[in-house]
Order: sequence, then structure tokens, then C-alpha cells
Amino acid sequence: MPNDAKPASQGMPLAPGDKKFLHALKGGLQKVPPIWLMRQAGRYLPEYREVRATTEGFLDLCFTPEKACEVTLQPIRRYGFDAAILFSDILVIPWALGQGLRFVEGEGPKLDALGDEKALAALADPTKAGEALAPVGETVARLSANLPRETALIGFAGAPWTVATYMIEGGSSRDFTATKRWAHMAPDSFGRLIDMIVEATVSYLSAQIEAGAEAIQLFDSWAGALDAASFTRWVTAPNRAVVDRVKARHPDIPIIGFPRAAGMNLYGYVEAAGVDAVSLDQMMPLDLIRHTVQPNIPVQGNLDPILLLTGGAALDAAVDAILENLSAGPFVFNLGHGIMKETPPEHVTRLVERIRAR
Ligand code: 1CP
Repeated sequence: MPNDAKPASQGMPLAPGDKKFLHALKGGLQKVPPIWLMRQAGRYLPEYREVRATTEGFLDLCFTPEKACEVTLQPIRRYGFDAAILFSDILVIPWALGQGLRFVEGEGPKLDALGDEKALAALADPTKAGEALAPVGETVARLSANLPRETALIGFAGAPWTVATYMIEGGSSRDFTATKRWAHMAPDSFGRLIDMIVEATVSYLSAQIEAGAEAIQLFDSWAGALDAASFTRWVTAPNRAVVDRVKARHPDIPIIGFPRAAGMNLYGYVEAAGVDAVSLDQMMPLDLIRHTVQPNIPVQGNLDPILLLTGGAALDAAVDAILENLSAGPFVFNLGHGIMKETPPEHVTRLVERIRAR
């Protein structure tokens, strides 16, 4: 975000009735930062595993509003986080575009990989994604009615590049060979796929906002796989397209970008992606964040999830270092990536207590 676009609330203290999380995204300063954690609902919680065991599969959980609402609320009840994140997945967009998707226990997601540009013609109308994902909208509406009044509600989607990698590779990937080859050999048809994902994402996010989401996070989990020129074209530009089009409909909705492992490409992203805040991975040094990122944009992050799993003195020291460096500016405490499923839930209690004891 360019400096001249800093919101008027920059530096404003928290007023009664303000939600801590939304206040920080507007540039507000707080002694104790708001906190939520990526993947705060999920398999590390016994109460999640209990609900999950009552569903046929992971997608059924995402598409059953009563259960998706319940698992979203579980970490709020347990820890009192300042924000809840809708329980869904970034891969519901390929599903809404008509791509076969299943989650195989222990192996992760499997999709019917898109072979080449001819496969694009078979995809469903992206402008209908919000309607195709109506149960997710219903989950958001239920959450909006059931969250504590101080808790903000985050909606989310995958960013186009990251979603495209799953659609082309057919699942998780180490080096994204098929996706990168397509992008380099046939950028026009790759661009058409990206445009379809942008369109579907705008439709889906608009439905979430209309149902009550108060902020949006765009997950570009695999942004770090690209060279600098490709990053500008396939990460920054499509993030910008989603942001501009969502804001054309909903100008006041704050949007957090998460270009994970962007490295030096982060600076161009902050300049040009149009996001209101940026979520940072643990590879980003704290002094660089403080001196070169936070003066321009509110930041969120960036504890290494392995430290939350480890616990003890190592966790305490890392939390203190983050707070010392970042809590003087606009800041939301979070991890650098999602909670690992082996994380003991008591370590999360310890983390929250330590932050709030400040
Ligand atoms: O059976 C299960 O419980 C499956 C595990 C699981 C969970 C809990 C998956 C499968 N997705 C989710 C929920 C989820 N996914 C949420 C909402 C819950 C919350 O944050 O509390 C969110 C925001 C996501 C986002 C997501 N899904 C991302 C982006 C964030 C990240 O971690 O990088 C990605 C890449 C996915 C894809 C995905 N979904 C699930 C798996 C196993 C994967 C593959 C991850 C990989 O390729 O390594």
C-alpha cells in the first residue's frame, strides 16, 4: 500500500466496541496485539477429530454448515482468539469449477489434473462459483450470528497461482514442474486459467462478504516457487485483480495477502497487490519487517509453527522476540504458516497467555 493511502485510523487507540483484529488491519496500535492462528481449527484439536469422525469425508465437513460452523467455533471457545476463520478449504474453487476432488487420508488432496488448455473448455462457469458454494455462505451466516461480539470473522480463498498449482499438478507438489512449464510455454492459455480462477474467487469471496465475513485473507502458499518476473505476473497481478474486483463491490472490506516465502519479492507485492495488510512467513527477519515493511503496511505473523509444536523456553523466546520487534506498529500475532497437526493444544494456551500477559 503506498504511504499516501494510509487510513485515517493509523495510530488511533482502540475505542470501546472496536474489534481488536479489525482495528489493527486499519493501522491502529495496541499494547497487546490481536491474535489468531492459521489452521486454528483442525486435527491438532481432539474436539475437531470428534466432529470430523462423524462426516463421510473432509469435503462433507466443509459443505455441512452446522458442522463447519461448530469446528470454526471450537478454537474460539478454547482460546478466545480475536478472529475466527471460516472453516473451508482453498480447493473448493477447483471443485466449483467442476474438477474432480477428493481428500485421501494421510495423502492430502487429489484432483483430476488439467492436462492442457483443451481442458479449460470443460470447466464450469466461474461467475457461478458463489452459488455453487452456497453451503459455505450458509456457514458464514451461522458464524456471523454465533460469534462473540468482540471476535472478527475472516473469510478466505486461495490466490490464483496457488490454486492453479493444485489444478494442474493434481495435488500437492514439491517443484510445480507441470504448472511452471505451462506458464512459460503457453502464457496466454495459462493466463486464461488464472483469469477463470480470479473470476470464481471474486464470486466466492463476494458471497462470503455478503453473508457476514468482515475481512478476507488470500492464501498464496506457493508464491515462493516463482522467479521474480513470474512472481510479478502470476502472484502480484492476479492478487491485485482479485482485490480490485472485490473492493469494487465491497470497498470497506480489509484484505490480507499471504505471499508465502516471497523473499525479496515481498516488496513489489506490498507496493502493487493492493492489499491492506500482509501476512509474513517465519523466513522474513524481524528487523527487516520492522524497518522496511511495517512502516508501509500492517503486518501479521510470523512464528515458526515448529516452535509452537516444540513449546517450552524455545517458544517463549521466539514469542518475546516477535513482540519486541513488531508490537510498536500495526500488528496481528500469527504463525508463519499453519499449525502442525502434532501440536499439543496446551502449547497454544501457553502462547496466548504469554502474549496477553504483556
Ligand atoms: O481431514 C482433515 O482434517 C484435513 C486437513 C485440512 C484442514 C483442517 C485440510 C486439507 N484443509 C483444512 C482446513 C483449511 N485449509 C482452512 C480452514 C481452517 C483454519 O485455518 O482454521 C484453511 C484456511 C485452509 C487453507 C489451505 N488448504 C491452504 C492454504 C494455507 C496453507 O496451509 O498453506 C492450502 C495450501 C490448502 C490445501 C490443503 N487442504 C488440505 C490439505 C491436506 C492441503 C494440502 C496442503 C499441501 O499441499 O501441503
